[in-house]
Amino acid sequence: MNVEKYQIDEHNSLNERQHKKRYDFLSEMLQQEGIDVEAIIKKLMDFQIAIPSWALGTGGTRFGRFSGTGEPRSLEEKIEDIGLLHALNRSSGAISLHIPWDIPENADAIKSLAGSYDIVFDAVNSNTFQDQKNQNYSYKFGSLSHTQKEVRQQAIHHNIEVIKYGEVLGSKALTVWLADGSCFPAQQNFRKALQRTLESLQEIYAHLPTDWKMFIEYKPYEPNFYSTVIQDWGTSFLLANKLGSQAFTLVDLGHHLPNTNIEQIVATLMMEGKLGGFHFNDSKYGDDDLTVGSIKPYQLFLIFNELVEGIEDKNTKNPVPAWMIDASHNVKDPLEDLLQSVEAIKIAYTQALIIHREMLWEAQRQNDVVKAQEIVQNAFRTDVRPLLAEARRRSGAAINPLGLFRKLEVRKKLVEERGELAIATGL
Ligand SMILES: [Mn+2]
Repeated sequence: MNVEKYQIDEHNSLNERQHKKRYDFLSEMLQQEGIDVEAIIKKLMDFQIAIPSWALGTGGTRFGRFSGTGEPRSLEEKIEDIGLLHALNRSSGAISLHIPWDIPENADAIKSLAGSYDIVFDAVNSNTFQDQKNQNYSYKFGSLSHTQKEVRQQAIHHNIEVIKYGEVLGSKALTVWLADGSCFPAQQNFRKALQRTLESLQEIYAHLPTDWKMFIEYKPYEPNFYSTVIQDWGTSFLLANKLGSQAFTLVDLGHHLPNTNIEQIVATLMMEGKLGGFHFNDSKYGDDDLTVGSIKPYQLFLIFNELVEGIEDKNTKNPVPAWMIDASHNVKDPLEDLLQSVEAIKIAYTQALIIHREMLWEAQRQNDVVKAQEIVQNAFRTDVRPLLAEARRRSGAAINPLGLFRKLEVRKKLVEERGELAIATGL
């Protein structure tokens, strides 16, 4: 199904009066504080967050998976689902493909289907953390770091193939996340494993088109529980530096030990121009992959404070990072969940944008700790949602995307089209 323009117009005209009251109140207040509201609306209209192809179906845990209904059964239907999201919020205009879960069999047809929904292809993701049917060698004991050359070559070749799929679709980046590591002390020679990983990445990097980036994603533990070869931002940064100017670190919010100061990591990487991409999700304990902003919205805001600080500073050489959601869980309708996640990201972004930078820098220069806290918390405690709604209204999206999704009974219609038992391909 599609969300039609007239349905959005109808919804917006029903909600317009109340929206206008809220928006006028907020924008007047912000303008009095010297905030350029129009510039923020423009930034929000331009802000696009890539949706991963694996987030359109219900996720699972190692204990099981409770499938939803009317899930997308093919890559085409996944693109259709992202088309629905993008029609509702005009902020989800990109898809991140996972190979081999979502191999584009007919690339031209897939590209033109995505184009019809105004969707582009973001980073492509390789997968050497599980074995595929008919694969010659197993990744049980690693892929790019494996002790056996044949296994490493197979994993390198897979990554090069993923680049080729991405090139046809117009992607401009490859994301590499490795599960490689060890479960028990002495199982692996740390130094040699990292050296082999570097050499494997160098081979992949040599096949990277000149206008592409390589993102190296780190993670402290899971599925390996004693050590992971690329365990933290420092290891990823080291590899990215050795590889060259097209390689960057990718920060996944769930890939840190508890209480890690992620916002400081972001700032450090941006100082070096090496923050390439971002995977948004939220967590209470580990890599929980929950809805963005559902557990720690203040942390998300503090991270965006550093991101905005880095992006807006013309002296930093960091490119604008690639934004992507990487979440997956059992209990929500995946499309409703993604609408919530996109909203949470944009709220944190907007709250960071309304921080009065010069005032904050001055408070920091003066070591006025109280004032600095007042400035950032004032922004965090401002309900910026009317600005998001206004940006959507001007982009032709819904003032209230989740409300319209429910009112149109989108999931019910998808079930009618696809069936109760339609289960998403991939995960
Ligand atoms: Mn990730």
